[in-house]
Amino acid sequence: SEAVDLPPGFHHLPGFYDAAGQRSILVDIRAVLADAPLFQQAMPKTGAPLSVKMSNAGTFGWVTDREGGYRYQSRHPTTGKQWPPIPSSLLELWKKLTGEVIPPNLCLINFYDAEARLGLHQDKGESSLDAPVVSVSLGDDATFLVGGMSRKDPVRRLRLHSGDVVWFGGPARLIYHGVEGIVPGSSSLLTDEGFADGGRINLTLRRIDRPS
Ligand code: MD3
Ligand code: FE
Repeated sequence: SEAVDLPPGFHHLPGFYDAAGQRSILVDIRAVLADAPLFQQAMPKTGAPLSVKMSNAGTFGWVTDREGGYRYQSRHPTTGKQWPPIPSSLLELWKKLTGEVIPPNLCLINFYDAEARLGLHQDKGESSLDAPVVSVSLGDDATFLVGGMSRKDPVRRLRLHSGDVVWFGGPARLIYHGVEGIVPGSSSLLTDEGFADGGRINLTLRRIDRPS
């Protein structure tokens, strides 16, 4: 990949969580998923399924389907229940890293199996574009794609490992990014913790002002 610098405002903290810390966050996420199971989302208009399975915690969740398109809503589309609260461990992480007084109100949970990918995109739906985004990687390694402000800008590949934290704000908030794929079997964290098929979980903490 091209030798491009990471954008200003983009922070990669390799190995932020040690093995025990990773297990502890995963225990919290398993409790969330027991109440709000992973589900399959679909692209607006085409209804094409997303390969990444998702769920949410917080006041709002990010959902998409053929009829309704991308949006934030307070209920799980399958169970009809409100999303569970964001685990306090993650609220503390947000405060510690960003210094923000206002907590995040959305935690998107992405699950990647061996085939899952997330195409190059911008996260621009949030109405609080000035708020940072904090992400935690758990399980198998991923090849993260970091582009620029334009879709045509060169893309840099960054390997994310279990326990890594990536967070960004300011100018980096609107850069194009994606996940090219995972490296199946590169971590035993998820299988050790009872996720039968391994894979990767990514958590993103965000703040939105209102449902869209
Ligand atoms: C850099 N998730 O959920 S997390 C997403 O690994 C998403 O599941 C990826 O992109 C994943 O929208 C990447 C780290 C991340 C999240 C949002 C960003 C990095 C970002 C927005 C702008 C720039
Ligand atoms: Fe994104």
